[in-house]
Amino acid sequence: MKRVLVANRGEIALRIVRACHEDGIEAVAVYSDADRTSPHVQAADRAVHIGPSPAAESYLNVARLLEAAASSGADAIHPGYGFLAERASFADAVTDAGLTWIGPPPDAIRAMGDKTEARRRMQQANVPVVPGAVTPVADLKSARLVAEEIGFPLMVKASAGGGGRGMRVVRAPGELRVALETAASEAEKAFGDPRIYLEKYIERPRHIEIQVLADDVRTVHLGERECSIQRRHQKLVEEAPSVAVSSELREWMGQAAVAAAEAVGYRGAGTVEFLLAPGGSFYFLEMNTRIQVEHPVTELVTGIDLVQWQLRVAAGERLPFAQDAITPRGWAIECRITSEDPANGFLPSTGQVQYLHVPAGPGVRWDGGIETGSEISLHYDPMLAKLIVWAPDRAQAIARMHRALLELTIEGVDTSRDFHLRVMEDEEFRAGAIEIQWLERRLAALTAAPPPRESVVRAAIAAVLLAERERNTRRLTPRSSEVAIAATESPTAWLEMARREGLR
Ligand code: MV4
Repeated sequence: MKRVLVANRGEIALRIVRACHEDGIEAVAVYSDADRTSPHVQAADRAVHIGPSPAAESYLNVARLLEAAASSGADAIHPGYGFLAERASFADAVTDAGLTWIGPPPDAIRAMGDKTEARRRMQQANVPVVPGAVTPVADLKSARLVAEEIGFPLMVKASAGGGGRGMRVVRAPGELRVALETAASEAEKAFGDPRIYLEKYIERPRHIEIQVLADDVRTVHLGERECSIQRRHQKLVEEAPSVAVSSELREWMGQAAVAAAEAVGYRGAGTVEFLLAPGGSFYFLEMNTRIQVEHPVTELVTGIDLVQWQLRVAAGERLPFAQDAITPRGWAIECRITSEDPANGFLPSTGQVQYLHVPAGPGVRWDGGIETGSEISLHYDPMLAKLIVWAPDRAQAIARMHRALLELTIEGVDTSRDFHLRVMEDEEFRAGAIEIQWLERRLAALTAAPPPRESVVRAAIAAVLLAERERNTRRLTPRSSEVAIAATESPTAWLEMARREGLR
């Protein structure tokens, strides 16, 4: 493998280009009209234009991507996440073109893509699945019988589903018919497949996922990630390890994840998702057959570079570490920095990044895809970057993330930065008392106007921003706000300046 085409954009494309370079591999970037000058294009050894800004005409255009690989002399394709990463037909097309596919075998993607098929294979492999059916609903009458057997509440899910679409909770027999109808029509619209099945509804679970890595002969797991902090199936904060997972439970879940991967002949990096019930029972949900957004927290606690091993396994190398050599150490947290306004229902924000100051220091990692001058449009996902920290324990990791978020300055678009500060300050988060509904429940408190004292500090920061604007040496630090407070006489002047800065 000498030259890898990176069929993606943004932070993950840049992440993959860097991994290629560290292994002495050339990287070919692809770009749409909107991404001509993006950081991932600048970092690559060559770049190929693949079409207009809409993803359907560029990053999802299989023919153009294969042409780009041929014209640039690439011998392999890395799909990143999203776009074509989990399209088995794309993986087939890549190998049919004589290129190396940096991802799992297409049949493993297919097996995990069909949820009832995956449930059957998991049951056979003794991986705990949520109690319920392993075949789609035939008709209303048989659905009623299955429902009585499972009991209520239960869930109606799309066989072709994933990511939360085509799902309904059913709390009583009388709700079953309508739930089946609406879920089936939603599944037909979303996946072109109306098949649905029933399983028991697990109340107030955590979302815990296990990272696996497999070569041609063995599969290992790299421990868990806690992914419960999400809104509408978009994760916002992830951490590794989880406060809810003891070393004993990690071993059980890890073995289940390895069994899940082996049951479908997995190779490369993958993630097995579980629901962890309050009582400690865990259930297989689905497997993500790609590198995930939140992979860095696992890298920071294990010291294993997942993208590097994706490349090496695809090139035929064997993993040099056995299961007993992998021990998570310390604590890592990731905040997804998005161009959205959390105080306004996470409304996407567009515009040009006028100023960017990236945090640094020990244990701080920035996986970004933007720079000063980047245009943020509505063509792609609103995630601009990921801020990831490592520290010896959870309390120190939270303190470090809070410090790093204070250092982060992005001007020109609204971002989730302030929201993440409020999460790091939140008592329930700090106690680790989170589950999949936590964020939705806590949203009002997390996005409320900050208390008056903080308004004053923010106003002082605004004063510093104004004073330093000409010199363009702005730093959002507590120290500079103190200086500003001391230097400013009238609180009303601070508030006026804060108003002008658009701060509360
Ligand atoms: C569930 C569940 C509770 N009980 N299944 C959501 C996406 C898809 N991967 C499966 N999902 C769920 N399945 C049973 N039997 C709750 C969810 C769920 C969820 C799971 C993981 C992360 C966030 C979630 C948010 C809402 C619902």
